Amino acid sequence: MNRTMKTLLSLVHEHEQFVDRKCIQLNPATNLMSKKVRGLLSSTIGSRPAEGEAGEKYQTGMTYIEAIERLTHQLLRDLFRARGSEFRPLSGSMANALVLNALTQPGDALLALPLVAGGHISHHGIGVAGYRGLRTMEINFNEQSMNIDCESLRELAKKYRPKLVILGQSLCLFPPPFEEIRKIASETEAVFIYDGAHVSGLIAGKAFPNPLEYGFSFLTSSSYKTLPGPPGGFILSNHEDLLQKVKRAAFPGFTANYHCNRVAALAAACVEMLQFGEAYTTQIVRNSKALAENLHKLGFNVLGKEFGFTETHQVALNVSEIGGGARCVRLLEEASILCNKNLIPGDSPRQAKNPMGLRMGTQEVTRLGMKETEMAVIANMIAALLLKQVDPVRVKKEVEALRSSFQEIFFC
Ligand code: DSN
Repeated sequence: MNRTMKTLLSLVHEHEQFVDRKCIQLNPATNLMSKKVRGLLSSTIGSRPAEGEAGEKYQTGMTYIEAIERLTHQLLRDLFRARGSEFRPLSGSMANALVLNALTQPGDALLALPLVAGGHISHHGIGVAGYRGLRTMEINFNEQSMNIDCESLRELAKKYRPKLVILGQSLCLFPPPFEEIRKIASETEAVFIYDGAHVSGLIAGKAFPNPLEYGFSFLTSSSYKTLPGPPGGFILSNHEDLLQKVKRAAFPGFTANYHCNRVAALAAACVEMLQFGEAYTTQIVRNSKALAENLHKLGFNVLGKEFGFTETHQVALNVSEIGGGARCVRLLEEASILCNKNLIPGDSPRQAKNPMGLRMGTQEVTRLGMKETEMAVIANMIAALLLKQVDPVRVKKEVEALRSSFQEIFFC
């Protein structure tokens, strides 16, 4: 075999052996795919262009691909209790790009949450919104409750009459006050979008409220975080007319071939979530609470204390007094514990490379069958590294010992 090819195959293999088998993965923005989902992802159907809606394809030989598309739409609608779906965006940001481009003109105003409150870059000037020429106005975020300030949302919506309001966060500990937001949405002309990239699996498993039931016209998402599917994006809506505009942005707008292998794999993940989603997501939230409580008891500054720390897959720490996010993630990585440095309220967006926050998620360890007992063990390992200066080499051995008993993927 060609040497470069050997190197390439070995790098991929080594990554899989290390990250998927030996590390404790606590990055809340990722997950493990089941064997079936992974198998479908490697199907040859992905390199067969299939442009246009099922029944109106531009290519021939589409009989089976059209049936896969129809089935995937049905599964997405069933899983998210929605009337319409779109699966062609190749990522969560692309899902937002389709909606933003379909429903706005350059110069329009958009309301979103600040980056330091977990607002996604695609909602802001540096991302998709900026490339569309939108003016993003930031809604206040309440640091104490770690939740949206509804009065600020109401005021800004009246003052700027934005075309869109986009909520949903990459740092998301609690559901927003959906009942109050529904009232605000009914008082304004703006289209409300919920970016559920992080929590879409929780929504599917009914562990987090479904924004489509609270006045939101769109739920956009990526498909590989709490929803343990393949890399990609999707959109759900109950508004047929608005969704048709978004579908035109998908094709012929932004995608020609949308990679049907990815869509078939997404369909398989939906089947698994319809069957196991409730049990899976209930345990995710239990594990997050257990991890947060243990970290708190060990002396960490865990955000959201007054509200029970978390209602999602995420746990967030303020580590500004123990060296900051960048130092902490490096130390944890030395012991094969992977999590994110993250902006938190109180940070400046300019501190993104060394923010005060540390963000963790339990969706992957839960999928491996870990429960509250293991969360206590992991919290102790984190404290050993970050609070007690135990040698990372020693903790790494403990991490590998724990991980060796958790190699199977559950809930599929
Ligand atoms: N939203 C990012 C994250 O949460 O890491 C990925 O786009």
